[in-house]
Amino acid sequence: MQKKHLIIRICFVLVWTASTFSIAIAQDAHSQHEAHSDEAAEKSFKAEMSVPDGIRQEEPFKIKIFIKDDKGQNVPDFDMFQEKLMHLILVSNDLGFFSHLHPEHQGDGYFLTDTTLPSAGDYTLFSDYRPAGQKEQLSVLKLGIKGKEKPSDTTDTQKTEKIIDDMKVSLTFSPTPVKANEETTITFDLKQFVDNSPVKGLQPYLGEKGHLVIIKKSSVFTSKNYIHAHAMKGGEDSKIEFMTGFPEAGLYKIWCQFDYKGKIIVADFWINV
Ligand SMILES: [Cu+2]
Repeated sequence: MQKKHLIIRICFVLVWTASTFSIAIAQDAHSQHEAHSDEAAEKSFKAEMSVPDGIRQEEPFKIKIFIKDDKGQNVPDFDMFQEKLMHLILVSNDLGFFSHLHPEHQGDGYFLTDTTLPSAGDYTLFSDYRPAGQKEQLSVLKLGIKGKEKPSDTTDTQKTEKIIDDMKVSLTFSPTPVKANEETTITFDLKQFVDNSPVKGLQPYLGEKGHLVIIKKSSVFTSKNYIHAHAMKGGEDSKIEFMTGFPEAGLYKIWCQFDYKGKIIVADFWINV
């Protein structure tokens, strides 16, 4: 019964999707938390996006996102989480480019943000929001820029260390090797490049020690390819730890963001699960 319900819901989303914008479509929207007992109480939501025609690389443009319920009504109110009403992760489809935006709610389910994209190609947006009193929702949106594309980002899964500013960022996983459907601790260890001493000056970012986004490399992205994790509290000041899991084997990219002396740092790595 529950399965049938889900299939009907998926069909509805697909049919709806086909009839929406031509420039940018809402591909799927569902709750991040699949396990629930009260199916009847859960509402579904969708995001519609509008961007100007003929976006050019390195030229700013506006992204408009409209959140609607399953009856097509605008959603008026949202709950804040991690200090914002919407978190929008924008990546190039080769996962080389990453941007974490916070569109402002203009009222009546309409969100607005400005952005600039570095090169031609296809991009995917993961829009994360919480309609008031509801669970966290994730909608996947797409947009493309015509023109000469950059070569794809290299996918070096051996690299576990990076120099960023005056820091050496080292990545470790536990347990190793990382396997699908196993609880995994991901640690970012931050040392001063000059003398290998633990860094000082880490400040909370969006209310936490760090923010982690994980996306599975795919030819077409869905909400199932997206994971975000919250930093664990406590521990050493110069280490940012996350506890998460990977739903299936494959190639993933991870981006850890944190505030170092007032600057938002992004440390990105590839990982093979
Ligand atoms: Cu955010």
